[in-house]
Amino acid sequence: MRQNVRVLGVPMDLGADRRGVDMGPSAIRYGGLADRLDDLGFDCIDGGDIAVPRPEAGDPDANDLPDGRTKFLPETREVCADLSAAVAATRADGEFPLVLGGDHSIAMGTVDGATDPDEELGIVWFDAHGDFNTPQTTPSGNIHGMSLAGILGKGRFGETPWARAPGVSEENVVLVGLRSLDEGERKLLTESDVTAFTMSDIDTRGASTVVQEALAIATDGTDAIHVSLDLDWLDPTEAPGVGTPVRGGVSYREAHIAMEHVADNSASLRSMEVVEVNPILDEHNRTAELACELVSSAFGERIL
Ligand code: 4U7
Ligand code: MN
Ligand code: MN
Ligand code: MN
Repeated sequence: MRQNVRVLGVPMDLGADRRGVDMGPSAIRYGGLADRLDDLGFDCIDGGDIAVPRPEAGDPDANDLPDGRTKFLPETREVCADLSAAVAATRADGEFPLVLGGDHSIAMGTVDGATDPDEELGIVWFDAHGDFNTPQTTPSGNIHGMSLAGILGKGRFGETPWARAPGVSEENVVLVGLRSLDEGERKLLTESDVTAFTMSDIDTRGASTVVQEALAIATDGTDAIHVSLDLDWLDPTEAPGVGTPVRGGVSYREAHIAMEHVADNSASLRSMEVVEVNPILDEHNRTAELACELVSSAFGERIL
C-alpha cells in the first residue's frame, strides 16, 4: 500500500511584494490535485490551511534594523512554526506532507518540520532565483528571496541568526534552474558549499542529466530529501501565474522529466512543496494545473 498524502495549504503572501500567491493553495486544489493523487493510488487527505495573518494587520517594516531588513519577520516565523508542527504531525501519523504555497518563505517551516536534529536532510530547490539573500543583502526586504539562506542559518537579525533549520548541510543542498541572482546573494552562494545548476548547465548538459546529478548530491549520505518546487523555475510562457517571472526557464517537457526523476527517488522523498503560484496573474488557472501535473509526475505518473 502506498503512503497516504496529506495536503497542507499555506495561503501566505507576507514574504512577497505582489498580492495573490495567498490564493495559490485554492487554485492548486481547484486544479484537480486530489483526484490526480487518488488516480495514482494514493489516499489524499486534505489537512486544510495554516492560518496566516493579513498583511494589513501588521507593519512590514516594524522589524527593520540598521543592518537588516526582513518584512513581516515575526508573522513569518509564527506561520513557519505552525507549518513545521503540521508537517511533523503528518510524518508522525505516517503520512506524506505535500505543502501548497504561498510564497517561498514557507520553505523554512516545511523543512523544519521535515527533519530532525539527529538526521541529515538533502534539499533540491527548483527555482529561477537563488533565494539566498539575507537580511543584510536583500534588495527588497522580502523573505521569499531569503528562505534558502535562512534554512542554512546565513544572515543575522541583530546579534543572532535570523533563521535556521536543523539537520541540513550545505553539501546536500542543490539549486536547479538558476537565472536570476542579486549581487550579495551571488557572493554568499559562491562562497557556500551549496551546488548550483544554472539554466546554462541545463542548456549544455540537458535537464535529465542535471536533475539526476542534483538528486544524487541531495541523497548522498542523507537520511531523506525535500523537494521545493518554485513554479517560476519554468519559463513564463508555460507558467505565467507567478509573482516574479524570469525569462529563459525550463520547458514543459524538461519540468516533467525532472519530476519523473524525483519519482525515481521516491524511497528518499520525505516532503515536497509547490510554491509561488499566483492566480491573479495566471491565465485560466493553467499554472496551477501545471503544478498539479508536475506533482503527479513526481508521485510516479507515467504514460506507459
Ligand atoms: B522567489 C529577489 F530582488 N531576489 O530577493 C529578492 F530579485 O521565492 C527576488 O524565488 C526573490 O520567487 C524571488 O527580492 C523569490 C529580487
Ligand atoms: Mn501559533
Ligand atoms: Mn523561490
Ligand atoms: Mn523564484
